[in-house]
Amino acid sequence: MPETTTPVSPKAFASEWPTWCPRCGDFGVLSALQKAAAQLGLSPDDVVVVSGIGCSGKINSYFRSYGLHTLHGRSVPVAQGVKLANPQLTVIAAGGDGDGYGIGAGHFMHAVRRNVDVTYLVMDNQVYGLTKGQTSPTSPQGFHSPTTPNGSADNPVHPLRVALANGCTWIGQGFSGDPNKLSALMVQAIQHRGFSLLNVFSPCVTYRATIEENGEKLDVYQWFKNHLYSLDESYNPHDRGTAFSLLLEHNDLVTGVIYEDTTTAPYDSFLPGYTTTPMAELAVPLEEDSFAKMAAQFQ
Ligand SMILES: Cc1ncc(C[n+]2csc(CCOP(=O)(O)OP(=O)(O)O)c2C)c(N)n1
Ligand code: SF4
Repeated sequence: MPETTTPVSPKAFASEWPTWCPRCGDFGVLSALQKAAAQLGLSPDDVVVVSGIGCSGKINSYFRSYGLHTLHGRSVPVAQGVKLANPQLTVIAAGGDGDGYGIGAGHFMHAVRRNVDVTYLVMDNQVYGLTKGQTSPTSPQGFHSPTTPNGSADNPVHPLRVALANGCTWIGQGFSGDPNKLSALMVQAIQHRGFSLLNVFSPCVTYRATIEENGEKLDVYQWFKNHLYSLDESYNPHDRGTAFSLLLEHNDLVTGVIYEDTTTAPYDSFLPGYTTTPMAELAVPLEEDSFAKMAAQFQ
């Protein structure tokens, strides 16, 4: 983390104005991230946001820093590569629930066990927003959409439980309707040395505007406000069993730091000869005849 004496404003991380629908939860995620980066004393050229495809994937265009808009479901492996090539950067992978827990589910699981020092922000709106409202991996059973007109028969994926089972060293959950708490969670997720998963309930007000309960349609923000259980300081996030029970007890509708393992070393500490010098600055000795042999293959 760089040292700085000049206070940084969240505005330093503002770029073009987002084209998200008014009231989209992703606005809350963006402003919380800008605030968190400022609070950490980062500057835009310390940060790389690597995003996937989706409405949420646009975040790297709206957050002023280095950025890579990758393929659908591929933000996490690219982010790991960026971090290993230049460990001096703060690397954030970002995307939606379809991106991370559907097409990118394989990468997600392996990134969790690999524990590269990357923060993964998932804007979980329980629907495919960009492609117009199809059922996603976290849509609840019974969800009606163009792909499940009779209601989804599938049980949703439980990403936090998957992460916990596979050895994720930091797991948190936030809500874009509570941006102050969300920003504080982002600060902790970024400070963690290792892979951190921050799942954010970030409502899609166009394709999942209301949630039905007891025959009544509730505004999606109101529904989350009514159901989310907010952890306080009495909760100890260092016990995996307790974290699992907590998720089961509240059907995953919990916000706060759910699990934190500060003893497991990150991936880079297991790499022989690994150095924190960016790869681009390392001298790569290459004998002249080795180079000639290599070049000959391309002639
Ligand atoms: C390989 C591939 N398959 C499918 C798509 C089409 N596609 C683009 S975004 C998307 C889903 C977006 O949903 P989500 O990841 O939840 O993000 P949101 O738009 O809700 O933020 C899909 C299926 C694609 N771009 N690439
Ligand atoms: S479609 Fe949904 S997720 Fe996409 S910008 Fe609009 S509200 Fe947000």
